[in-house]
Amino acid sequence: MDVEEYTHEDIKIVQKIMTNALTRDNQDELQEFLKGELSYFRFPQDPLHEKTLREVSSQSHRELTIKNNAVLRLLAIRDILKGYVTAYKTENGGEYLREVTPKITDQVGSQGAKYLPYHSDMGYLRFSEETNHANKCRAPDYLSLTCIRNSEKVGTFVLDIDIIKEKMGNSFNFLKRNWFSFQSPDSVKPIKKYKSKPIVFSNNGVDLMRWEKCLPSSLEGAEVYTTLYKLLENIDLGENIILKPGETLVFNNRRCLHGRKAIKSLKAVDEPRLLFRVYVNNFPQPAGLPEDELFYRQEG
Ligand SMILES: O=C(O)CCC(=O)C(=O)O
Ligand SMILES: [Fe+2]
Repeated sequence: MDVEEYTHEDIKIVQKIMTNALTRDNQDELQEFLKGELSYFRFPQDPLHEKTLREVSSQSHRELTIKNNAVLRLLAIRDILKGYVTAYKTENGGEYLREVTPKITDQVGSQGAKYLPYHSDMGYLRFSEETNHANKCRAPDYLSLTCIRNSEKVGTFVLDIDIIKEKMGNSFNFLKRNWFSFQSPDSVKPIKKYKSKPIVFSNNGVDLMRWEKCLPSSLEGAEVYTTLYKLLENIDLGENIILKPGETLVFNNRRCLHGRKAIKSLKAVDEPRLLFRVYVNNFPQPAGLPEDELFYRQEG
């Protein structure tokens, strides 16, 4: 499914319905979020319930189903963020729309049911501000998660960078040193040794953070790494956001980490939790490139 399949008019209709559903407080909060002052925004439950979908379909060029309504909602949020949807060649088969649903697997990840510790998505990639090269892929700036089903009431935990800062005290600044090495996922194989990077990158006084499959690359980094690692073992440090069907959680992938507790009830439900996920970046990405042609070769 391509983003281009959805017409501008269809997206506008859904965007209008979404913004009309926001209270004054919601609107203020959204503005703070857009300015980067809050790590997440939770869009209220979609007013387009199943029965009204048909009604709105008549104004639109296509029939609205639960699925394409959810996609339109995600594209409307992209427009609210004034951003661009990002697909990564080595992630989700290059498709921009990811169905996040737990499966019984030994692998730890958003598609499993095991405990998913705090992380940022694609944390091994550069922040946009870290490179001047327009042809380099960057980590997602935002994640949008629209809930389709969540009968198990599984939460997404969001941990704001300010809490990490407060808990780490003076040692937080050591996260800004080039003392850490990030590892790519199994789907990409490095062909060059990756340079050491900071976990926290300061950009014009704004601290951006990433954390995913990371190890200290020097003895100096070991202590602060261990402090952070131990801190992040406590998932309850963040906020637990239990999405209801029709709600969308948008979070800033650079000012918070996210995770999830293990999903224990997986075998007991016929239709497990389902979220639709889209990555949004402030600037368009080089289409179809692997994360970094210079450093990575795709497996297989
Ligand atoms: O399942 C969740 O709540 C979080 C999933 C996740 O980490 C992701 O989609 O990147
Ligand atoms: Fe994630």
